[in-house]
Parts: sequence; structure tokens; C-alpha cells
Amino acid sequence: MKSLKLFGLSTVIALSALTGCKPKGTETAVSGDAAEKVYVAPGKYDEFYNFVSGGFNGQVNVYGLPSGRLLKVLPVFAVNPENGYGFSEETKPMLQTSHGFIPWDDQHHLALSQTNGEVDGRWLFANANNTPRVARLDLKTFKTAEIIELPNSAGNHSSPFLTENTEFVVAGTRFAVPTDDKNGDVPINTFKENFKGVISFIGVNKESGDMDISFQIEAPGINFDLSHAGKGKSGDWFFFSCYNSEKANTLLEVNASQNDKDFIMAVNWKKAAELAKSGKGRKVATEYVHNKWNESTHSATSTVKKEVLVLSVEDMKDAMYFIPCPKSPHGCDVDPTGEYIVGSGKLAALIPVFSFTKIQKAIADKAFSGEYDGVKVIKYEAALYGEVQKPGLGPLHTEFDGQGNAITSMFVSSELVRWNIKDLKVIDRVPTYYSTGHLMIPGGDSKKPFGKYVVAYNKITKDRYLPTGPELAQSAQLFDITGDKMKLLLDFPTFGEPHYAQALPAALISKNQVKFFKIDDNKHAYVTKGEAESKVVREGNKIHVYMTSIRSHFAPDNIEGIKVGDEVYFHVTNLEQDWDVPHGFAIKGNENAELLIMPGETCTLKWVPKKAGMYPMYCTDFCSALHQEMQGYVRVSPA
Ligand code: CUK
Ligand code: CUA
Repeated sequence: MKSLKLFGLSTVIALSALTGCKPKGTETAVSGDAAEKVYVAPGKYDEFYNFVSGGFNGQVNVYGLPSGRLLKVLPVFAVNPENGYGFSEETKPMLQTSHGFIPWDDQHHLALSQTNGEVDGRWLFANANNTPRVARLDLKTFKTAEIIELPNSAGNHSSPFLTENTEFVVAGTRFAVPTDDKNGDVPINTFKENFKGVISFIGVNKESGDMDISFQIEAPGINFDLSHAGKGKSGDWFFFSCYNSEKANTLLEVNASQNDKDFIMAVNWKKAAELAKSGKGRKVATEYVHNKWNESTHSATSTVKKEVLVLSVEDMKDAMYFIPCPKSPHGCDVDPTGEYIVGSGKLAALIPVFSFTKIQKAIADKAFSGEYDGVKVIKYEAALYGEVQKPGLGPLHTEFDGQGNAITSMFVSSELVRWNIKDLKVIDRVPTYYSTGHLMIPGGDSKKPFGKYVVAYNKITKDRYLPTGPELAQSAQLFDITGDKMKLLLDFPTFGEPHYAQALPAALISKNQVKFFKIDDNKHAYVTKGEAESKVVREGNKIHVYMTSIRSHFAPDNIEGIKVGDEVYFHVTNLEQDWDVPHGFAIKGNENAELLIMPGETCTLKWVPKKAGMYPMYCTDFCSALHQEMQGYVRVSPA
């Protein structure tokens, strides 16, 4: 969404002057009791966990609300030296893709698993935009449990959104692409014929959470931006915002803003799943990688998959429709009842609200205005419930307070706008600092929002914090929404750049936390279950060090017989059986960073010494009063 800062040349010259506009009174008064409302006394816990996307940082960040305190950075799509993610031999497979090892990505959206449309605290799903992937995090351990790559996809932006019982994670491609069996090596100016918008339906196992791509839909070559599942009465449907109905493949800021309306695409996913099951569709040869973490071996494995089932526009002819939506829609949000679908045209001066009941009637009555690439287009008026007039400029995303109201973020006019869903009247607005992208109410995209707060995730901070050079802190702002007027309570910095976020009452996950791993259950291939078993084993030029760590020493702690060019694997088992006693492990001159080993776990650090010498190794995590004594030496002799 950064590009929105650059409207520039576009047809909306009038808007461009307002890009990133700065509301008056930036020192803005917070209400008198704000401090009290966000103060969480030392030793007390926050009420909500807030999971915030890490953007181009590639990770997911965990905050407490209302305090805004950063609790943890969870490594997902990027290597993280803090805990050896992507550096240890066990975690390296998590970042494997069909393009090889990719140590980074651009993480935009998050979705908490749901049961009956309510957040259940089991898993958190995250998307990667650059090399299209979806991750599942296990909220018992806060670890990345699984990452699946998406074939026939580029810029996995419209993801990961979930059906209301987490049957499917849905992921729409932002860039139209030639599907793999059409051969991607085609002239770009054959865009209109060869490029398709593909949506992946990733099945999620009810018990284990394990993901697998069930099928894909090959839709017209349009850009999918965002999406949300229906709920309740609309629970069988999925809604996607689409831009670039012009099918421009160059200078999109001008050429993709020509049409007065783009589309919301409505897909009956239940029907699509039945079609896929009944043998419809074609098998497309492709290649994608599926990485899984195994909790008993404490290791990840990568599996290469070679085929995916793809449904065509023709297969989907009675299960997929376009609804016109003004103008370059971005957010696509469904209210808690499942009746109202909100499209947010970035360049529109209104917010269109569609009615699920009317959409069903329009389909039954064949109220179509024509077809777009073989997909029936429902007449705008036949699907429309109504429009919110003059909401502000640059509407992006909408969340719901559970009291019959919606709150929409306005990027250009830099504010949050609250409006009543039934009568579509704006009832309140509050400035943000500055240019909000996503916003989030705890449970605010589910059937049961918890209300209480809205958080704005802002694109620009300007004067909000102490300056830190050309790149300023990324900003979030917390508002109280319990009264008639939204009230600013708190600013807190985040990692760059935050997009979507999710939050839920802390008790839903804190009670299930794994405090340590039982050493008896450790099935790692190189586990050392007691100090007496520690040893050094040479196999050709590979050296396996079976090492243990316990407060406050390693065994073995003096190692000789290593030669330059040997491949040394330190398999370190943390023998502690207590909460919050990790040990670290690092050795001088190793490009694989370090390990941070949880109690009961085994982690492996690979090291290929390049020079003879004496190499100190030590524990990096201050684990006891004698932590500094937790050290040793490795002697490396010439080859
Ligand atoms: S996008 Cu960032 S503000 Cu990638 Cu969800 Cu709208
Ligand atoms: Cu173990 Cu410090």
C-alpha cells in the first residue's frame, strides 16, 4: 500500500494534493482518563493479544493491548538471529521454496482460526506477498508450524482469509499470471490473453491444522486485492475485491484507474469444493514446496509437490459472479451478520455496501448486465444495499464493533470514520496521525467482535516520535470505542510496515501455553538425553557433536580433533525441564548465527571452520548467575 503515497500522475489530481494530508491540531488532545485506560501496572497482564503483521520485515509481532507493549517478534518468513530461525539446521527447511532458500518476505495479513465464525485461539495464519506462501502458527507454542507455497500465483496479497470454521484458507493472486501449464515465458503484451487471476483454496485439517492445497480457481486476469469470507447466511461464499479490470500491464496508476467501476467477485466456495471433489477441473503440472514443523522431532521437513487441480471459469459458471464496485476497490469486509459486504473504492467518494440477500435474488432473477471474460456481472443496483455518502477520502479497510456499526480507515483524509450499517449514516469521525492503512477491532472481522478498542496502523508518522533519521518509527494508535465518540488513548511504535492485525482476549491462548518440552518425548535424531551420553563422532569429514546444556555448562566443553574444512554439526540438547530457561549457543566466526534452545529441545548449528585456531563457544542467553562461565573451546587444526 506504500504506493498509495504516490498517486502522482493519476486521474485523481485533486486527491493527490491531499495524499498524506496532515490533520489540524496534531498535538491532539487525548482524553483526560487516557493514561488510566491504557496503564497496565507492572506484574499485571494485558487484556488482549494483538498480532500485527511485520510487512517488509517478514515477521509477525505480538503486542499486549491496551498497553501497546511489544511482547515478542515471531519469526515466520524471515531469518531471525535472535533465536536462530532460518539458521539452525532444523528450521532452514521452513524457508525452502521452489526458488530455493528465501530468507525474507513481505507479510501483510493475518487471520486467527475460527469456529462457527468466532475466534478460537488455536492458530494464526499469515501471508507472504513476494514469494507466495501461507504460514500457520501454533498458538500453544507461538512457533511457525507450517509454510505452504502457492503455485500459479504472484503477489499473494488477497490472503490468508478463512471460512468460518477454518475449513479453508483462501489466497488470491495480486498479479495476474500465466498458469504454469500455459508456460510463463510469453510476451508481456499478451497479457489480455495469457494472464489469469488465480485463487488457491488451502484445506485445513480440523484437528491438526495441517494445510494442503485442495484446488485453485482460474479466474479472469484481474488483480485480486483483498477478500473476506461470508458468515452465517453467507457462510458458503467468499468475496474478493478486484482492481485493474482494464487489464493494464503498464503504468497501472493511470491505466488501471480508467474504469468507473471495478469488481467485487463473489465465489460460492462450498459449490467449488463440491465441483473439485466430483472430478471437475484439470490437473496442472507445477512445483511448490510444503514445509512442516514436527513437534516431537523438533525439526522441519520440506516436501516438493508437482501437481494442482485447477477449476476454470467454465467449471465455475454457476458459482462465481462479478459485482461492479466503484473505483479501484481495496478492502472487502463482511459484517458480523453476514448480510452486508463492504467494498472500499480507494478513489471513490463513497462506500458501497452490498446485500447478500439481494445478491442471491439477483442471481435467481438473472439480473445481469453482461459478462466479463465469461463471468456473469450482476447489476450494481441489484446487489447494492446502499452507499455511505461523503465518508471521507481514500476509504481502505472496514472493521465492525458488534454494535451495528462499522469503522472505516481513510488513507487520504487521515481519519477513522464510524457509520451505522443499517441507515448508512456517518456518526463519528476522529483524526489519525497519519494516513491509516489497516485498522483492527479485536474480533472485528468475525461474527463476534469484542469491541472496546480500535487500533489504527498508520503509514506515516512525521512528528509523532523522536526522529530517527530518514526512516521514522512505524506507528499504531489505540482508540477507545465504548462511548459515542472515539477517543485517542495511545500511540505505540511497531515494526515496519504494519498492515493487517488480529486481536483476541488473552485467556483464549494464555491458558494453553506449552511451558517446556518433555525431554523424554524428544525424538530428534541427534538428541542427547543426559550428560553421560554426550560425545563427538566423526563420519568422514562430518563431525557430529552430541552436546548437552544445563545451568551452567556444556558437555563436552573442550573439543579437539577438528580440521579446517570439516563440517561440524553441534546438536545441542537443552536438558532443563522448567519454564523460561533457554540456553543459547554461539561459536566465533560462524555465518549461521546462533541457536536459542528451549528446555527439552535439540537444535543443530552447522559450522565449517575456514582457518586453524582456537575458537571459543559460549551460551548467549543469560541463564543463571554463572551464565558467563557457560563457555568452552574448539581447537581447529590445519587440514
Ligand atoms: S494492504 Cu496494507 S493498508 Cu497490503 Cu492489506 Cu491495505
Ligand atoms: Cu546457558 Cu547462559
